[in-house]
Amino acid sequence: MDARYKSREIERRSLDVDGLKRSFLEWLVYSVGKDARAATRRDWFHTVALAVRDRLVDRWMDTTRTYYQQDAKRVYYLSLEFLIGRLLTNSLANLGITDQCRQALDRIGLNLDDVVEAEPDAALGNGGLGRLAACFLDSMASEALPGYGYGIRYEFGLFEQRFEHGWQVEYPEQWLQFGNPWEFPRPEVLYPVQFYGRVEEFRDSVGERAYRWVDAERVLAMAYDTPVVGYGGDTINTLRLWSARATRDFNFGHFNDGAYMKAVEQKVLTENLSRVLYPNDATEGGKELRLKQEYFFTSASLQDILRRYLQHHSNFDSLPDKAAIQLNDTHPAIGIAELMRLLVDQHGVVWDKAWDITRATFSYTNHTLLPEALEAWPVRMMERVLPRHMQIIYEINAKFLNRSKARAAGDNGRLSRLSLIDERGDRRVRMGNLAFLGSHKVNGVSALHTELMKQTVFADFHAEFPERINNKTNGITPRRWLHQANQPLAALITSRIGNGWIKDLSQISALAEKADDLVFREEFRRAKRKNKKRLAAYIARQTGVDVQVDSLFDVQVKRMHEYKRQLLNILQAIALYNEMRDNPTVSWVPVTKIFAGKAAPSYHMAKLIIKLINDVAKVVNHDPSVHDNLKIVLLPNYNVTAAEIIMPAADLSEQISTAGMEASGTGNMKLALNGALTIGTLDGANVEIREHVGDDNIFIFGLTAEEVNDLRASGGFNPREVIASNPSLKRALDMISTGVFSPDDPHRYHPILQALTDGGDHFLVTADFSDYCQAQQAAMDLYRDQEEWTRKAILNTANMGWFSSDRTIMEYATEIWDVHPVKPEHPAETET
Ligand code: GPK
Repeated sequence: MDARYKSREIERRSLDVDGLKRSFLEWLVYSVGKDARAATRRDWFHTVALAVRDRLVDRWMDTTRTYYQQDAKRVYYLSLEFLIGRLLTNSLANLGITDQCRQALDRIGLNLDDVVEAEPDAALGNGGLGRLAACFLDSMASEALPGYGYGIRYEFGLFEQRFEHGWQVEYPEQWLQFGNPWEFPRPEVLYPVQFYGRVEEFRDSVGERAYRWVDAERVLAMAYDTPVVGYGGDTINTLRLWSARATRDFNFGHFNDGAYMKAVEQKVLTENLSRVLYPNDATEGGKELRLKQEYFFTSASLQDILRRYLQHHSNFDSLPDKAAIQLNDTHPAIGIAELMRLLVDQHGVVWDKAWDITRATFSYTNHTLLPEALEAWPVRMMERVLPRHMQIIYEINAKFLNRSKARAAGDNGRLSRLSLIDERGDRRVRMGNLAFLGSHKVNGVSALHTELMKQTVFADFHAEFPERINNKTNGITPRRWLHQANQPLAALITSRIGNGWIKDLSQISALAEKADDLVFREEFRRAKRKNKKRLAAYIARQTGVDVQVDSLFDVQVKRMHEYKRQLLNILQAIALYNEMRDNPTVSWVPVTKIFAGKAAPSYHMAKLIIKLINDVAKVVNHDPSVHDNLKIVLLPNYNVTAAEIIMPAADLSEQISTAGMEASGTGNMKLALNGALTIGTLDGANVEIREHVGDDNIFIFGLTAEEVNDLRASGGFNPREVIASNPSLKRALDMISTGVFSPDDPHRYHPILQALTDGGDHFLVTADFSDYCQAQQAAMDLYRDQEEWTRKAILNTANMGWFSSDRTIMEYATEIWDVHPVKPEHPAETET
């Protein structure tokens, strides 16, 4: 072998500074094709990413080979969204080579932090649901679980948000524009996926009635694999994302006349399937392309799962012992009908057996109770797009309702609620019911949410299958959200309790005893201050607003949604602004209100709230009479990368949804882990956060879920009365309605005021306003006492260990999947 080539082989694995440096310089020249003088920051990012990638490929293959050789049971996490963010820092930290890489770059005269900044943020998701999937990938790999992610390789991720005159404007997010060094295209891993056509009935070889799907349109799903590095770098799992390709008919077709140009156009249309992520969060648009995306990636994933299974097995009896398939919400729920089709139509398994296998293989996670988010595809669309699946769904439904009929004993309401078909109005397929029926386990994402699932959307199913619903409270990965994002605090923690917490976050409880240690408090504050300085600089860069580093950083970052009540927060800000102006001689606690979040492009009310926050910010930030004691900023384009800067810098975490409406929340966990105190309602996982951090270390306010339910049911709630009896609320609303914040268009906010009054204030903003203001006052009062505040902040960090996604994922593994850790086997290093 060429000596030079051989030396490169060794270099590829080297983890020391010199080896890294040499492979950076090689990669820059031989793969990126630049010399050091001409290289841009982006060239260096690609160089470093490719060199780092080299260092994980061996162990990636070891991991995959070990799973294969042991025929280990795998878990397949099917998700339409993976909100990954950047991968360079994550790969370096999990491989444990951050310092070496920094030094290697130093020697070339480069700064790692600058190189990191050149990586685009992979935003293949909308919000919490997509980010949860990404945290789960990290936890599965870190816990050595044989776990695969399956999803779509969207060419355009979640839109880029900009503000133009304070309004949200959406721009395409072209994350793949300059190539993606982390992915491996697999042009040979290709599965056909069909749409449309019709179903033909025929007699099979033994004379049984059978069906085939004919005259369908075909698309190919092509795989792209991304390695998922577990902490310590031993287990490296796979995220497999599918991209749509026109069939080979196109490549080999011969066309006459105008047919050639038409065929090319058709190819483009076909490949639109994986072009763009739908930007709606917790709302369902009912668009045909979305249904096709769901079926596309689910079908390809199932074909791939069966292919892998059949490498070791000749029938499907033990599929449930070898594969667990988790449905992340109902988006992949069509997979239940698809697995039935594959087993029955393609592999000749008899129906009842196929159904047992299917149910034992699938499980389903519900992420919301909001009725507008529950997927229900029009039967007419489903019949057209997926005719065989529609038949299968009818068949599943008929058998199920027949069985339930006896037990329903004439209760027709019950039967029609259990049905997979909603017969009211245009007939629709209820995907939640299909997911429930086709799964052996169904889970909610916080204790409260799971209870509410039993009482509301799935009450009838719960009565029918009382063992099926279970809770898996969400978690977050401590690697990305503390170890990587908050290096000052991570270093401080490690200096006191060692670094075991990174892998086992429960160890962080050892910090609790340091809450009374004045020196530790001082250092804790210093870490927070460092993070706040970084955020202040980011705010200045993004918005031009200068904020005081020592002000109370009051943070609400999440999708813009009425139920999350950014409106409640901005109304309180207006009330505080008024108080400050009325009482200029009082020494106010300086407050910086920080918002960030995207609104779905078609969600007009959410976009109007964005404009309101920007309008209020403009007035407040320029009013000299508040002496800089109040600043309001709305940061544009909230994404994972922005979150990594914001979370570590927060003092106060706003978790103020109308009780009963936020399934769990995960931002609440990131903020508390990073030492923010929560101001929140008893909603979602806030309930459990309170139990862990303690009542004294959290600001709880507002109606409970039960009270919300009762108040709405009573019909007696009158927001106008509430407003009339609260002068500061009335004044804030009057200012909005008279155009104080929108002199150019005084009626701009009429729809908001309307919703809060005649609209009945569905989200109970007015009902919770006064209690919320009191909780805010308590937070400001406490903030004056920096020692006491720091003590509580430390207790938050120390008591958040349970909210690690490692804990969550191990609960799934043992209680739902029956999947166990597998240690990758590394063949002895071969001599080179
Ligand atoms: C729930 F239904 C949905 C959805 O479409 N998108 C989404 O992000 C969120 N969610 C919930 O709103 C959060 O409360 C929850 O923590 C998160 O899913 C993860 O479970």
